[in-house]
Amino acid sequence: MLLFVTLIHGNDDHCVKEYFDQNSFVCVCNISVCPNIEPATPVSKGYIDSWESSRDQYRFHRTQLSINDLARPLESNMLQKLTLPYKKLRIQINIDDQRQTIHGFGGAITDATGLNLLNLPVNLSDSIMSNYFSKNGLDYSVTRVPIGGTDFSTRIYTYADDQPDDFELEHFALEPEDKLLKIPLIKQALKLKEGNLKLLGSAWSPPGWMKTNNNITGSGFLKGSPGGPYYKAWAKYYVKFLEAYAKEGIDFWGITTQNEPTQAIVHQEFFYNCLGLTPQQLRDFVKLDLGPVLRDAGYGTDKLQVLLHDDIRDFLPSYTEAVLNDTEAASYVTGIGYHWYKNGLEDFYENLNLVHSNFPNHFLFSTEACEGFARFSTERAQLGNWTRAETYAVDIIEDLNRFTTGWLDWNLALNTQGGPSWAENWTDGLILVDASKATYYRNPMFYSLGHFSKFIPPNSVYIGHEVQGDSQGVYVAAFIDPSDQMVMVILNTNDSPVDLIIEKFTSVSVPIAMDAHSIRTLITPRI
Ligand SMILES: *[C@@H]1O[C@H](CO)[C@@H](O)[C@H](O)[C@H]1NC(C)=O
Ligand SMILES: *[C@@H]1O[C@H](CO)[C@@H](O)[C@H](O)[C@H]1NC(C)=O
Ligand SMILES: *[C@@H]1O[C@H](CO)[C@@H](O)[C@H](O)[C@H]1NC(C)=O
Ligand SMILES: *[C@@H]1O[C@H](CO)[C@@H](O)[C@H](O)[C@H]1NC(C)=O
Ligand SMILES: *[C@@H]1O[C@H](CO)[C@@H](O)[C@H](O)[C@H]1NC(C)=O
Ligand SMILES: CC(=O)N[C@H]1CO[C@H](CO)[C@@H](O)[C@@H]1O
Repeated sequence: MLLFVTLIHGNDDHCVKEYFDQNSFVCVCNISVCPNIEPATPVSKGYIDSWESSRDQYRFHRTQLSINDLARPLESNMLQKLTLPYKKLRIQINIDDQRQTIHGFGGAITDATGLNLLNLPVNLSDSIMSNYFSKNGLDYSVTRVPIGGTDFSTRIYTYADDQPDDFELEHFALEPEDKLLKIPLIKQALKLKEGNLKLLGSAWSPPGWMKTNNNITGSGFLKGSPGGPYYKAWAKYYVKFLEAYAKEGIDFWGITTQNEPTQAIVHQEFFYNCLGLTPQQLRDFVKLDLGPVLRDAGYGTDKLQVLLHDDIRDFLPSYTEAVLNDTEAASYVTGIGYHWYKNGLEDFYENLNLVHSNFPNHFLFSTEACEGFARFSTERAQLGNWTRAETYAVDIIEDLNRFTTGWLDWNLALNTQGGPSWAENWTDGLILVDASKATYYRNPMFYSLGHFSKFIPPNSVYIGHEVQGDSQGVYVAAFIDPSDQMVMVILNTNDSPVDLIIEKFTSVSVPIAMDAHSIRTLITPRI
């Protein structure tokens, strides 16, 4: 678009490009080259900042548009230009339609993340942390932290494996993975964010002795019934964890009630750390055990968010209704977490609207996502797959358009195989580390999530919009940020450019030419 003035010259958008065998490129960082990412500074009155990433060319390419230039006769010229044989769309922002307040965006500090960062020279590991948690990066505001081991650990463990039937958890202890991998990174992240980081804990499995199958993996449930000694011990385990981290100066914003409680139910012999909870078991565990135990330990809902479900959208209504229909159980829960994975082809996005309309006082939060997760697929970690940047951005926008208040990626950093994972459940990552070359790569997904996290800080408010024209392949979400700037993210997944007219974003109509396979964030002070 002619009207956009490029602000930053040279250095190729601060990305050193490298192509592998995919449809786009990665940005390389090694000990000789590791360019900084620019911070998003407040936009001057009378201007619109545009940040663009695209399959073929850009990563956070920043340009600026003068609203005065748009208001002059140029506007009609531009509108004429828009009669080219491209797809045309009209987007109207509706500032009166203000919906959910944003909690934030981020990813997870897992054992695998810690191991990959430890394998790099310290300045590159620091650079990854800065990429995620500073203004010279994605400025993440939420981080998920596994409570104990997951499939993305190198061994199978919990914090209470040694002493069976230790109902008071006297032998509970953090493990080397906490001390050497997760805690140092969490402290570094908290420092980069000056404390403004929400930590969300999720547990994958109780110790084997609490489970019907006496095993951390495989299909198992808690022994006995809710209110009984095993359920109570499992509730206490959460408190022990929160207290152990608090001793390190790390306070959690929230926990989920269980990572993926359906896996052990859906799969006869589920192959990694899990715990089955039916909707009714979850309700009674929350009501009789977890809720009261947390409250009595000083972690009431005034101090700690509690998110139910933490599993795929397919099963959202049954778990949510079971827990929140029960007034007492509902009083111990503040939010509803869900994952982006799909069991079949159906996306179940409408379950978000359904759950929100039934339980508008419990916020929705997307707590885990990763690409390349299909178990028997050979397409795991990939360097430079732009299609995955699009699947991420589509999901984020579909979720935000349905009352979701935040969105989390999974492992912050994986190796180029997509691990380590003792379960060999390799997946793709936003950042992939090649320790043998002392190098890390920023995948296209890093930028697509960044188009949201970097520009939509916590306490931004979602605002509605209307689209007219053939909107196939085009996705839009709009916000007002806490410093009263209008923010809009637009994604074009089409093979051809799309011309847009944006109305009521600022004082004049704004024409934007979206490149094929591109994503833009637009920011302007509110009029
Ligand atoms: C760092 O990456 C650049 C760009 O790919 C490459 O030219 C250079 O040789 C690499 N340096 C090292 C030390 O690996
Ligand atoms: C990282 O540190 C090494 C020395 O350990 C130094 O040679 C290199 O220039 C540093 N690289 C960057 C990108 O800061
Ligand atoms: C736990 O289950 C795994 C399979 O998921 C199996 O290989 C292992 O032997 C079991 N361990 C015990 C102690 O039963
Ligand atoms: C929850 O309550 C609603 C409204 O009363 C009802 O339609 C629904 O069947 C209930 N769901 C469950 C799982 O109890
Ligand atoms: C890129 O990722 C998409 C989505 O996961 C996948 O369908 C496609 O096959 C991948 N591309 C290649 C070349 O592997
Ligand atoms: C991140 C994750 O859990 N990925 C997958 C591991 O494998 C199972 C079984 O195929 C998938 O369901 C998970 O989504």
